[in-house]
Amino acid sequence: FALERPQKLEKSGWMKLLLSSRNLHKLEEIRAILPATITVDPWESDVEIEESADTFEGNALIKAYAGWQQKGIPCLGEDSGLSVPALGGAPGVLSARFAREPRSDFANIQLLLKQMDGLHDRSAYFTTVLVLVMNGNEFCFEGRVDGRIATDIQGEMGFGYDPVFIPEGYDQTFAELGPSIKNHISHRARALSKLMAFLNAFSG
Ligand code: ITT
Repeated sequence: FALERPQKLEKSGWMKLLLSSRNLHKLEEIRAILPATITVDPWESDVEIEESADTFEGNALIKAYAGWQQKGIPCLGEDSGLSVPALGGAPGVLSARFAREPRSDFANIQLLLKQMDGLHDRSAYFTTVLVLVMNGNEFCFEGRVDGRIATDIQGEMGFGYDPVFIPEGYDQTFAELGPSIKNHISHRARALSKLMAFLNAFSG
């Protein structure tokens, strides 16, 4: 592969990145959070990418390299999940398939609420690890948001565990608070702000 820089568009400061993900909610949030100067195109592999690592970082790396190798332009991989200390960190890297197949956000939430039934410590946090691969080099950005797990499902916005996650400083779930608040304080927003600082330094 030719060595590439982040792909600059005509106007200085504009760039184009690929997001190696099948999750359209992630794409939507990432696009909403990043400035309009950074365009993000989705890349879905024809074959399912095996997320074989046991860390967010390891899986984000696998996704980012897969896209970069296939398309040859700077590519983001994102791996994220919910960790509950009272459950020993579960669901963690297995968040997407906590309740196994078929993959279902609702089944995952039901299982989580069942496992947390009667637990006093309801603290939890979301983690996002974003890996950017360009020029064959990888750059890693992490974000975390702390909160607690509600006792029942509340709200309809967002995706995944949003209907049961109440971020610190709020009394409502991400699914009730909606994108204007979530995209400001979320794990994803925090990782993306580190990415933007890096890209600004890189292109400036
Ligand atoms: P890709 O691997 O294709 O990117 P995915 O949905 O499989 O998509 P992950 O393996 O990173 O992505 O799993 C992330 C899971 O963690 C996701 O399916 C949700 O269950 C949960 N999750 C991550 N971020 C979340 C958020 O902002 N709100 C609610 N749940 C979230």
